[in-house]
Amino acid sequence: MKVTEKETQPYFDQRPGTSGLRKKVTVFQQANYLENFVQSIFDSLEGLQGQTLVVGGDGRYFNRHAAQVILRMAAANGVGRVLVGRGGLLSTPAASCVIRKRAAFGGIVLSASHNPAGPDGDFGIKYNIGNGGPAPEKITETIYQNSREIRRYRVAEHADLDLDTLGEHSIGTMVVEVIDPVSDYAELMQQLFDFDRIHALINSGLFQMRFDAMHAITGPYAQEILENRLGITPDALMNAVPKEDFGGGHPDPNLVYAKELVDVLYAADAPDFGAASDGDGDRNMILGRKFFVTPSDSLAVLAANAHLTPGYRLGLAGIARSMPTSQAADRVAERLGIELFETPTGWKFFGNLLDAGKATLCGEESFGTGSDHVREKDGLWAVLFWLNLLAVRKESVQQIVTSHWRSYGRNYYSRHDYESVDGARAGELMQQLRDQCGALAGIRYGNYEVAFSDDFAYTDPVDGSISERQGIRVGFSDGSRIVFRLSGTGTEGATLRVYLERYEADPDRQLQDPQQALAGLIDIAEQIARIRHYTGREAPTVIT
Ligand code: VG1
Ligand code: CO
Repeated sequence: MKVTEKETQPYFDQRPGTSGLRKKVTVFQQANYLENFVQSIFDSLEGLQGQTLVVGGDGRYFNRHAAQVILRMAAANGVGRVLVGRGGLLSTPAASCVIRKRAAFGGIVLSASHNPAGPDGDFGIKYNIGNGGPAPEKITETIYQNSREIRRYRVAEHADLDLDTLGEHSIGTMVVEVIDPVSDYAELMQQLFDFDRIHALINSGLFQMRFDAMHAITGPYAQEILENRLGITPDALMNAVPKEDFGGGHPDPNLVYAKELVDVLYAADAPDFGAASDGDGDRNMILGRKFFVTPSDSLAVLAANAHLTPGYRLGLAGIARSMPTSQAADRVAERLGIELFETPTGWKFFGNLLDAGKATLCGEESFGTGSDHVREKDGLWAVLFWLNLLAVRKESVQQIVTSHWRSYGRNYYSRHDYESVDGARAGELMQQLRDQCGALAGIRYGNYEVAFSDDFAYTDPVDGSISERQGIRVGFSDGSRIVFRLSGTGTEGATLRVYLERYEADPDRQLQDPQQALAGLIDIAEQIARIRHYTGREAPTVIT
């Protein structure tokens, strides 16, 4: 094998965000941009020699090229074996599953998740460690520091490999194994959930469903699991053929971007259940007939009912949620007598809790739910979990959620996103919040009184590492909350996220429109943060 050391110059914008490095494809296409980052990953990994890595991505434009480059660079950096999904594909949770099952050293996941794809869209790259989860901040910071100093990278001279056929290749002494991207994952799902019961429900003639893969990675997974193993008909799968540009869409499973599915579930003859996943397969949206389940409620309902599924019948060790996620899960944890952990946004913060056996279920308000079965959030897993509950409880989605509210109270919840606003102005908005937040306690706004306000900081209970400046929290004396933070995954300007939450214990008042139920808090958010002034926007881009 001929290895070349190529000279290069650093780029100074390669700091990983909430979930890896995400940039426009055109940025990744700059000379050596991808190579610099990949070499910076390898340089941060001690003991990589001779080890096994997993490589795969969501299939977006640039995925194929990046996979080939990574293979040549892995060989030159002494990696022993690479497992790569056929076609360079692996959903994010499947990559996590394969890393764990095959006891790999780590993996490189190629994805910008739900961000639009194609030559003018986004690309992303993320390193996962041996537990299958996103690298913790200590490693992502080292990668970033390496990228600022890089002068050369190593690459093997080798032609592109055929990644479209299962089998083995080699580049010098490194073996490349092209694996089926679906099978290990499908097998794991079958261990966790009662496929016989779900199969019976689906084939009962009394149940209709739709799954929307949004032209992204979950298509082949849904085909194998939902269609081949559980018997849904092909017409119940929407947009199941992955495309490099995701069909020109925005594979973000929410009420705005998954409109096609939402329209079906709100039509006169709507099916009983609808679900969608995102570009890389780690998010989920759950719908009942004319009913939307907020992700925060979904986490709480799954936790309260977990004992009804084979994988979680022994109960939960604990529940973890990201800080902006509603406190609905806290109430379930309290009733179950288990611990509840509040972490910063991003799945990497759940890894230690899951490894230490402190938490079994985790969730984020951003359509992310998962458990200790892998170390990523997992879209299809959540869909199967819901199907398992529906099969056991024999109630509708709406009945399950509204009875949950009656029992625990309802946490009205909404997120308002202001996308692609001016970065400097968004920074000023956050700074003025930071400046005033220490002094907000005790101030009254109408019926609401501020109980506390801070810039969220997290100390990891397992390794003691500290993460600061994770979002401004304003908590009120009745338990309501407003949270402000800037997105760490966008690639254009800044995105301001405002998270609103209010608790309602009275069953007679639990069926309001969330925007109305939260109107008072929406006003207060504007008063405190002067959103219109700083963003120049009259209204949010996306309301969830
Ligand atoms: C967003 C979500 C966050 C999620 C992250 C990655 O981050 O808010 O909860 O973990 O995306 O999800 P941010 O920094 O833009 O708010 V995914 O599906 O992109 O891997
Ligand atoms: Co995703």
